[in-house]
Amino acid sequence: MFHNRDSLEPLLDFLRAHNYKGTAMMLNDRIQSLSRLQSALAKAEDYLSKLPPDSPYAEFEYALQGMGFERGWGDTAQRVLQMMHLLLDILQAPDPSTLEMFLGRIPMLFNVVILSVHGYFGQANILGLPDTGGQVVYVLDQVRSLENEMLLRIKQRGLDVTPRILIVTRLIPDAKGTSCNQRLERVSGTEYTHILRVPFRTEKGILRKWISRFDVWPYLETFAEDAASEIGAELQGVPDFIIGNYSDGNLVSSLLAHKLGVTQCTIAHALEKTKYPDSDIYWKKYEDKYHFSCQFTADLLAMNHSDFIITSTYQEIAGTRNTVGQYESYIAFTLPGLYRVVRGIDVFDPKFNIVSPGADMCIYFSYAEKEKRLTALHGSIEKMLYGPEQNDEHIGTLSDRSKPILYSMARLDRVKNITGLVECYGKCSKLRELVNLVVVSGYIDVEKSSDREEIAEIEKMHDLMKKYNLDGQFQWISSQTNRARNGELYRYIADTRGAFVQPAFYKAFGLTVVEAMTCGLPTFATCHGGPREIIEDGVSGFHIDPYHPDKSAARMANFFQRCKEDPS
Ligand code: UDP
Ligand code: LCN
Repeated sequence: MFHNRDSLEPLLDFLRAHNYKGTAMMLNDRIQSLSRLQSALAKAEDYLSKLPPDSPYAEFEYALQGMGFERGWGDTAQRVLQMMHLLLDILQAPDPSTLEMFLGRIPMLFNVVILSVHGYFGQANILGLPDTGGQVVYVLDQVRSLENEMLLRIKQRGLDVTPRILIVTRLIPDAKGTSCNQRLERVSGTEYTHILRVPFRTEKGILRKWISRFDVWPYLETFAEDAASEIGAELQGVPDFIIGNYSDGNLVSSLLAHKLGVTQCTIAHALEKTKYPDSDIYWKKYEDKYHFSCQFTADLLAMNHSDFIITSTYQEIAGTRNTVGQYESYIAFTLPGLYRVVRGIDVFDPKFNIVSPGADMCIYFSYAEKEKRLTALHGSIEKMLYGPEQNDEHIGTLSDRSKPILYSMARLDRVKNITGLVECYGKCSKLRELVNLVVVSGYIDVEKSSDREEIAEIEKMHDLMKKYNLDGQFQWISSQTNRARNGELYRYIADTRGAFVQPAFYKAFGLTVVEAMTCGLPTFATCHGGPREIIEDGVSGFHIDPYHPDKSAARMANFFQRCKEDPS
């Protein structure tokens, strides 16, 4: 574009063609050439610089139109002037950073579609259910910020356009008391953001039940077609931008972005390839249960088709000195008997961006902020932690209430290694003597689960409680969906001078780690994956290695022993 002046023609063509649903933006027909554009800009600059900087657009709209300009430059004389200066700079002395800044300010995002297909996508009573965790929290937090940002930009560009954001997910007719059987649901705290649910369909009809994220592959192509028509009907047009989440959402977003010719962003959350060691080499062994051949292929398609990628950490892309990054593991790998990948992805491609998620500070704040604490919830929290009843919601007892609590919360997946934590606690008499253990995870009643990994873990938990005779020192609470109370629970644990532990074999990011730390809890977390980057070992928390449970137990016991000796 900077070769000579004529090579800026495409920019002129774009500014002339740009419109929203037929309403012209930026330039009108009066400006047909670059030289005309330059003289019109000079004239407008002269005119605008004589106005008070905060004059609203409506006051000079007519004059600008006569010079060849339409809405989209700014809402005040000052903003329009800044934007025009950028374009004048580009015409006179083009350079990439000015062009980037100018393009970045042109209003182009009005309708965004976000794909998050598997699991239960809702706003209440769903967290902790199988396949339903951080991704939902992440997307809901993201759309709230995105909507605010879009509204602000639309206003600052002097436009009068209503944006729309659609989170497209699976509709589950047998929704188990959640809202996942509703077609459309507005996202609370937003005005223009909705969850749009589209069912999985085959020639046999609509799939009624929840299925594991590992089993969704046969449904996705039809889902993408159905989603395209539902999105078209809802937006009365094509979205400007599509974001995919996780392997399934990213595959569907690749299909949609390709079909509609729309910019695509990929967010992996967790690439299973690094979660399950050697799952490429031994793909056949895993195939029946996990269908990794489909999943890794979908990942490759999406990461390469996507215009840009957002990750939560650096190591997610390129790993560390001693470990392979999630994306890095796609550079070269073999699925023996199926195919061999020799250049799967370029991890140095500038399309990679790191944007770490945080924790919602309305819900997660320090235990020391006394005036904000939700003390009204302490009664129910105490009942959950210390109540003698043994029921569906909690089993076990804590007989010594003066001990600090070692706490963990996660879905009851095998990779989360909650049973590993319970076993490591059971085996370490020193740790048992110093602290109580509380975990919030999964279902207690095995009959309630339809997820095969969860079922195996539930049975293991019951066995471990017996094997290590944990009664009196251990409380197992079923998954908790009330976020406000979950926030207060972290702080209540901090009041006991306790700590949080995240023992996963692999954690892509780990929102609970950020939540616990935000609430002021000392945190021990796996050294495999995101927490390695979230926590600086020995400075802001501690790393533990789930493959060395004895060492982890000793590290935690040592910490609590030192706290006991020196409470300050
Ligand atoms: N969570 C919850 N109740 C539970 C288990 C988890 O509310 O019983 C929330 C937790 O607070 C966090 C999210 O679900 O916001 C889990 O995110 P994380 O990244 O830790 O793990 P993921 O489930 O995504 O693997
Ligand atoms: C999914 C995961 O497995 C977690 O590691 C992330 O924290 C979460 O999504 C949000 O990106």
